[in-house]
Amino acid sequence: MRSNQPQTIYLSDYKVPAYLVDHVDLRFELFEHGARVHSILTVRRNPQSDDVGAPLVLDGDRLVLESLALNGTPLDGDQYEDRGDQLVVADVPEQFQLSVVTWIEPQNNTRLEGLYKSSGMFCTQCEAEGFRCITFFPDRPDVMARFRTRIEADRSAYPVLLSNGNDIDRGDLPDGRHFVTWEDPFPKPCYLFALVAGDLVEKRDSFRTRSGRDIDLRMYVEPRNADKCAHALDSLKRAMRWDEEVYGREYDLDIFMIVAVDDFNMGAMENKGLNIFNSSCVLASQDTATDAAYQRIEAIVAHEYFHNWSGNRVTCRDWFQLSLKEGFTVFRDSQFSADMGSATVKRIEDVTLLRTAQFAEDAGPMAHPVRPSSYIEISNFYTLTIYEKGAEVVRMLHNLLGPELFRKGSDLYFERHDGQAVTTDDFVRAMEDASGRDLSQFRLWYEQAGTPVLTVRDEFDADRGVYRLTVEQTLPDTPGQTDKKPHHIPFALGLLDRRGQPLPLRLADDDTEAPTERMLELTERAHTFEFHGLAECPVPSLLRNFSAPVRLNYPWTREQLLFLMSHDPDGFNRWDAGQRLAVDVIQSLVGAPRDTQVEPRLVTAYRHLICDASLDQALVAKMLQLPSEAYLIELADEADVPAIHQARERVLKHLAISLRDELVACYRRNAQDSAYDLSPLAIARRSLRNTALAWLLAINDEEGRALAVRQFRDADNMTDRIGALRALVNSDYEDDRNQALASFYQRYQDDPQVVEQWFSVQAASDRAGQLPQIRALLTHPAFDWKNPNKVRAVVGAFAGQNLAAFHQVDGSGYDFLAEQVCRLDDSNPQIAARLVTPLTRWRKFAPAYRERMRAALERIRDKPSLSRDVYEVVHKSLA
Ligand code: 0A1
Ligand code: ZN
Repeated sequence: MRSNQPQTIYLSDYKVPAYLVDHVDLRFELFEHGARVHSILTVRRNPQSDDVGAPLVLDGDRLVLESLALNGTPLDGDQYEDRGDQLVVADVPEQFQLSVVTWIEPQNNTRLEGLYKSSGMFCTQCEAEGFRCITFFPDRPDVMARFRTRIEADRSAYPVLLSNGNDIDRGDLPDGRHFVTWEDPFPKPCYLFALVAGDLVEKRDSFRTRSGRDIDLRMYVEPRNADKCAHALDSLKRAMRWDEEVYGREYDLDIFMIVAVDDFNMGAMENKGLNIFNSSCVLASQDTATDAAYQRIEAIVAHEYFHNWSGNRVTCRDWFQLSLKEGFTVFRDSQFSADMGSATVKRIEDVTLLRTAQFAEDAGPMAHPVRPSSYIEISNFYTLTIYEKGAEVVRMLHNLLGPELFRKGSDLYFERHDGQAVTTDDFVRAMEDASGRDLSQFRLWYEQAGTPVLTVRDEFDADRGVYRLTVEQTLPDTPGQTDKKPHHIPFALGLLDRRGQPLPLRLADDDTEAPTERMLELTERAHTFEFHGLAECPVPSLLRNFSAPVRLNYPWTREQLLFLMSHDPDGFNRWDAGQRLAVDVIQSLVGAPRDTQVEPRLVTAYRHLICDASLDQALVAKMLQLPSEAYLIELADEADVPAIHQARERVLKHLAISLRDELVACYRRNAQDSAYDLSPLAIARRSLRNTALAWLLAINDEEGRALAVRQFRDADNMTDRIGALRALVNSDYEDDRNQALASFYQRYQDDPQVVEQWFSVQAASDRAGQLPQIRALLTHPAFDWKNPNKVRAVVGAFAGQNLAAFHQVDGSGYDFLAEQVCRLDDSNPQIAARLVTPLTRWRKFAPAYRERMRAALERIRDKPSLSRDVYEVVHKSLA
């Protein structure tokens, strides 16, 4: 166990910086054996700081200090203190230039923070605190400086040298070296700094802004990926146009660059003018990327681009405010994706992620508010709560204010805070000032952790024609927070008559022009709403389009759910009714005797979905997906994973057997496509045929097997090829499975992004991904411990998706995960800490499992010299 406990950082300790940096002049000398970084900081005392006479304190991490000079005069050893993680200069004037030279070793940087090497190229990742691994600097987002960066490297190995802003100079140097100088006119925090040096091909495009400026768009990739750039560049242009049209935001530099790198801890990074992407989140071709990947790329390219305003022009004051940029930007990218494809499907996907994973986080030991008040390691706070719940909080503002006032609020926010580092409170204040609404109670969404529970009861007074709806909200305790106050919740609803017609929602007797949908506002612990003028008891459609991130309890009858599945005008709620019904049916079979009947009305409802081609096929494709095991576990009080797995399998097989002919017909109806395209309908058709295949193979259907083998062989796109592969891998046809896996690998072995998919199809399968097979994957020649994508594809997919295999009652799955976490902790603590997540939920599971999960956590805890990242997750989980 480590002796010196990592420090907790508190929001309440925030102080403005004592010194500001106006300008940073950087010179990088890049070599194979390391890099020398020359930095000249133009510094002045912060007039806003009352810390007069404070020493200059710069952050540093694993740096070798080669020299230090103040206003050109070298400093002696007694004039500064190099504390390892801080460089302190006690006596400094009001204004000065500090010249620092440091030596770093990017080639040995396996943490992938700061400057590192990925497939032979140099690249950086500075958010959140990576810049301190490059040079000494006040590494905090409220210090914003103008950067000029000169990069020097061998010309033949690194012909492309990139940094933020505009290239202002370039030339040759002795010994076959060259340099390029970049200047970024916009002041920025150092977490937005970026550098890339490599042998890359450039793909160019351009975009004319609404004010008529031509922006150079450039994408840099390794030569073998030259044909995988078009989708990202097209997505970028759509995002640029959309941000002008919907938010009135125009791009500000003359160049916008995207770079793809294979080794990257996260999805992508919004560095000013130089976005760096994980290859798996930006490269696509029809033959190598699935529909889901195409959509993910469009969303992430847009997300990083949108950050240029929500994150870069207006940034965070401190890391507690992370959701200021992330929540808002996720909301913006989800609006964008909704506009580019099917809005209902996008909402379903967002809510699925939220309810499955964010709700679990919010109910577990790592639960934290959207604006946390303390952390040990900020990298652990790039969470679903900051991103997804943060986006839901912004969406609720949109729901409460309506689109016009929301836009007024965002205009005011950008206008007021352009060039500043601000807080979530500044964001809410702009919304408040622009709309004239009091959002003081709404601010609780930023402060209180945990998912509110809404319990709805209703009654119908037939004599008066009044339908009475009572909504109660409760808030669960979370670590460090009890006795919470009620939230301000937008609650969208409609009422339907028995034929499925929307009813007018009259809140008073004389309400004649009543709408058929309302956004009610909940502010108290309990509210009762009365709807007048009703001839019959209506069926309520509650929380439409998931208008708030809450758990909704209402005693639905199966009859009502079936009714809503086919009649609710709100597409999201139609899907949700189907999910609730399927959940109810599966739950009723968990641990039930084998001869318990599967609800016949579920079969009828699914038959209708499969056969009625007049329905919205994009919605149908989603409705046919049974609730995931992860979601069923999240809903359980004490999860018995094997029992949940069996119950879900039983329902799936029962549906497949009952609807066997319909599935074959559905497959055939959706099998013929002309050219590959990414319209919602085309995506839905591929999804439908692949679902049909998966179900047919789940029941060992011979015709399904033949269809899968043929589709695997003849597919002209990755969605179909991997859809068939997945169906075969999850089937009992062992020979077909092995043949398909071998031939897939043979075909794609030189493409790392496809090999990642090949790994994860196996690791996530309870047939191909049992522990011995997972261990074998770890020794496969294509597996690489240094590549986070490979680790996620095998270890992450096994523990996160292959739940029946992971949750072995002997604890072997947990021990395996603990072993891999310890192994990664030294080389890449960020990834190691993320891998722990499945174990953090240990309290959720049946006792035999729970105890073994805890034991695995304790084993990690006891590893000598545990990183701060893993320390925080493990200690909070065990607390
Ligand atoms: N800001 C990026 C995500 C990101 C965060 C941290 C990273 O390294 C620790 C890298 C990327 C985004 O939201 O896209
Ligand atoms: Zn982001």
